[in-house]
Amino acid sequence: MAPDDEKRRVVKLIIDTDPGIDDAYAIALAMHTMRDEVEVIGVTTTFGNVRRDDATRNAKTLVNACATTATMKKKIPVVDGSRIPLVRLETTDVEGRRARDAADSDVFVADFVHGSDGFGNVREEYERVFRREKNGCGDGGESYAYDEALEAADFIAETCAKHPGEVTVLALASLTNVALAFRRHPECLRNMSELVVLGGAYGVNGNVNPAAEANILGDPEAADEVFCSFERTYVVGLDVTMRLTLKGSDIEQLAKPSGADTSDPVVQDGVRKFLHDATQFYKAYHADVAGFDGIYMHDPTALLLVSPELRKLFTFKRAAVRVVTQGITRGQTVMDTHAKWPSPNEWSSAPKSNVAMDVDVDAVLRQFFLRLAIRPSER
Ligand SMILES: [Ca+2]
Repeated sequence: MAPDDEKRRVVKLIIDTDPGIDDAYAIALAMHTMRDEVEVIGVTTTFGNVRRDDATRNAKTLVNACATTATMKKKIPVVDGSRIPLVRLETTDVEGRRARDAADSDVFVADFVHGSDGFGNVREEYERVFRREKNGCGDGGESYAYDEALEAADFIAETCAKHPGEVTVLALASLTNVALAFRRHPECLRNMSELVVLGGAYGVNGNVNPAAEANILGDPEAADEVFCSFERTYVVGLDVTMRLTLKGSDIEQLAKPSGADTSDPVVQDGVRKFLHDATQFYKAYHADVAGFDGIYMHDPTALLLVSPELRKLFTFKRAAVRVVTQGITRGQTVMDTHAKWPSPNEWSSAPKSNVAMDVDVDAVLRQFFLRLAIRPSER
């Protein structure tokens, strides 16, 4: 393939997500500013930042919001996934066929980070705003997001089977849906082009406790199964994502019109304003816990890895990754960086993943500023 063709190749993308404020940035960027690089062909949902039902509602709100420009005509399936992690599956249900409808009142969710609705407690207000802006869309009108009759794991596998070698899955939450897709449909291991995972901490502490990062801790068994079975995985964890922050003064700019020509590949003003308002709760959490005025750009960073061009801004190590499933380090990601061991171990037969270890911080931030129409403040 000539370099230009490769550059122009549009990646078919399924976003597996638990929106979530940084998920919202990733989805908005994917649907607006990366139209030359990715085509979002489905959004699948799971528990994490919020319960699965809220994740689905939020994903639909976002898809509808991003569809308010004249440029987005196509309906995008928003598909319910698992409400629970693999350890909670009934013993007779190894393929998780009942996981979509399982009771989830005691599943841990990060509402203290993202607000009780996952959108910094501004969801209802913006559902009204986006309905109004859509000119007849919403109440009785057309919606750009639609329910897919399939369940997420089947949707992922069947979509990959329809386009073998062409579909990338961007996993922005726990890996439950992806693990179930591989359990139910082993051919999906061949058909899926690439898997991009946001998760883990490789040379730094986790963000839930010293050992574990939130997405991996949400379902360590699923993460370990996926890392042990799929060969074309790109993964980015806290080592990299915590170096990529928007400052409070950057976020403030999202509240004002961008002044950009609407044909520019920039997130539209209504969605920027929503991101600004939803981010206030998330920002307060960062000020409280991390002690800085701004936010980490975890999920949008993972999105950049989907594009072969933008992936060049990162440095990867190829290494087997296993996930601890027992004890106080449950959820920890452990990477094998040794070339050789005296005898085989639990990492020896696992495929190698591409783990992001370093990043051109300035270049990635430039991407975010450009795409979100932010004039960078002094850093
Ligand atoms: Ca997420």
